[in-house]
Amino acid sequence: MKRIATMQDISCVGKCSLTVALPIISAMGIETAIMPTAVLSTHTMFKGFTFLDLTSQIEPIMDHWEKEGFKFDALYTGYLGSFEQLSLAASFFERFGKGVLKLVDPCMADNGKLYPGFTPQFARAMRDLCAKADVICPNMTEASFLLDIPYRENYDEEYCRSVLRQLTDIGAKRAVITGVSFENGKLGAYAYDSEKDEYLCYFNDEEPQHFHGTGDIWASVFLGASALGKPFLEAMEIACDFVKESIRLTLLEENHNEYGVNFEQALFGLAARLQ
Ligand code: PXL
Repeated sequence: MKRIATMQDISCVGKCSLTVALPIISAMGIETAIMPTAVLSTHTMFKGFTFLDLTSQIEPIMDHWEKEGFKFDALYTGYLGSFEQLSLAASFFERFGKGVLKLVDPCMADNGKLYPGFTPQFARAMRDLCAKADVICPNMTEASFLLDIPYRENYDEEYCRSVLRQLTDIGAKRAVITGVSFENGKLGAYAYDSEKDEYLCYFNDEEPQHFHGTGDIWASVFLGASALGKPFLEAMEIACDFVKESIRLTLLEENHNEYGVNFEQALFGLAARLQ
């Protein structure tokens, strides 16, 4: 059985970070080891969330894992809340990442803006972590902050390719920009593999509403599929289709959550697709 270790927070309600990564990767038939960085009552887009920092636990957990000789097929970092956690994530890669697929999802921004609590200096430090990854999967806002370039609402394929090349210049071999759209009604992911000098993209018909947490879902499915040996483009397709299906199922429900998507009931289809 494959085994993935993921470092990110637990937002108890909100359907993001570990509350999506753990069920999704497990449902893909992969053992999921978790390194929780903090416990929040909800993610930070809710008002009044509680926050318990678990930074002090990260090093002791890594020490114990190393002593036990645990090995992983892939490592995955998501939302990280401080400079110290970024440097611990780098140490996580050094200690457990030799010859192992390493994904950094630089969760810190969307819709042209950094999430609450983040600064451009943090984005620069996230860039250093991205340099140590094999694959990074920012959205266009995160890509802009990583590269310290202005965020553009409208862009064309050439611009997207240039951003992707700049992203791989940071050091990661492959970069995927999620949530890319060149024409109304189409949404997908655009990627660059710097080793093969190859661009890959996949688009679906866009669902009529956007939801929080879909980037975390995309990254979890993409990494799970990659760890199972799916080629880069197929892993992107599986992830894009899964996010689209989760949104479709959400919108079927009259009183659906506004804060997250119905990925739970999309998991049956994902498991069937992987069999
Ligand atoms: O990646 C989304 C996410 C994860 N964790 C926390 C967040 C967010 C987005 O706002 O606040 C705590």
